[in-house]
Amino acid sequence: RTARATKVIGVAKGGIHPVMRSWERVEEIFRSIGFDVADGPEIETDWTNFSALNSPENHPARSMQDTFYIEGNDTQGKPLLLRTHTSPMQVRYARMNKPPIKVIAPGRTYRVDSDATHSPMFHQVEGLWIAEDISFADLKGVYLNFVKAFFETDDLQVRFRPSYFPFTEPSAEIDIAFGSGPLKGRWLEVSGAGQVHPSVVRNMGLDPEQYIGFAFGSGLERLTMLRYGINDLRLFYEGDLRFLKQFN
Ligand code: 2NL
Repeated sequence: RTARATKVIGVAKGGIHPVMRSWERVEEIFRSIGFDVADGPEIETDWTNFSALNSPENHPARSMQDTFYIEGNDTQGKPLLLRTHTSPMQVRYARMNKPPIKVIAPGRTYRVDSDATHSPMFHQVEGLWIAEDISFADLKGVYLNFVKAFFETDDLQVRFRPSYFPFTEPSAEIDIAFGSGPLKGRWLEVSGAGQVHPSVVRNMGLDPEQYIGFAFGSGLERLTMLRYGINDLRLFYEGDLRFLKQFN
């Protein structure tokens, strides 16, 4: 209408953020092997984020120093918080669906943490598989298939190292090593995983005598850094076009 308004000669083209590219890739890969994709609230209850996942009342993750709490309470009078992992969505999904359950939950998560390798907001993808007749071998198979597809190479090794998480028993860290390229031969930690703890299976509304579950969780920023050879996490959040343009 005004001369100024009609003088606009073009609109700058937007682009997809590298972390969102990884998010889309992960969804596509898991959908191709029969996993559903679930998303849900970033503001969670104390029960879905911690209690249902076996995190004890006195665990440091629950403290004000480690978790962002929201003013006000849920209907039980318990605190509300920004989810510290995407697992609460998997608890919700498992309670709403009948087994066999095969689901991934990608999304934003929040922790009170900020330095060169930690951001207060980061992205996670977790996977959950619950059935009557699966074993750790199925988790290994799914994960190996995933990393080969994600990094577009068959030339890599996967190793499971014993570890500890409150929500799985036994638990493992998953490392990968590429057979070629700049990271060749170095073991790189990419995920945590394990057999879903019987109490957590029960909190999903299922009988742990009948059902067994396997779960894993990875940081999308971490997967993206390894895929593109990015060495500083902060580049993802600065919005510098010289960085972002390289992915579009
Ligand atoms: C990590 C660890 C992990 C899970 C996530 C999970 C979810 C449910 C039940 C049991 Cl609903 N487990 N998720 C299990 C093991 C490890 O992630 O350090 N990720 C970056």
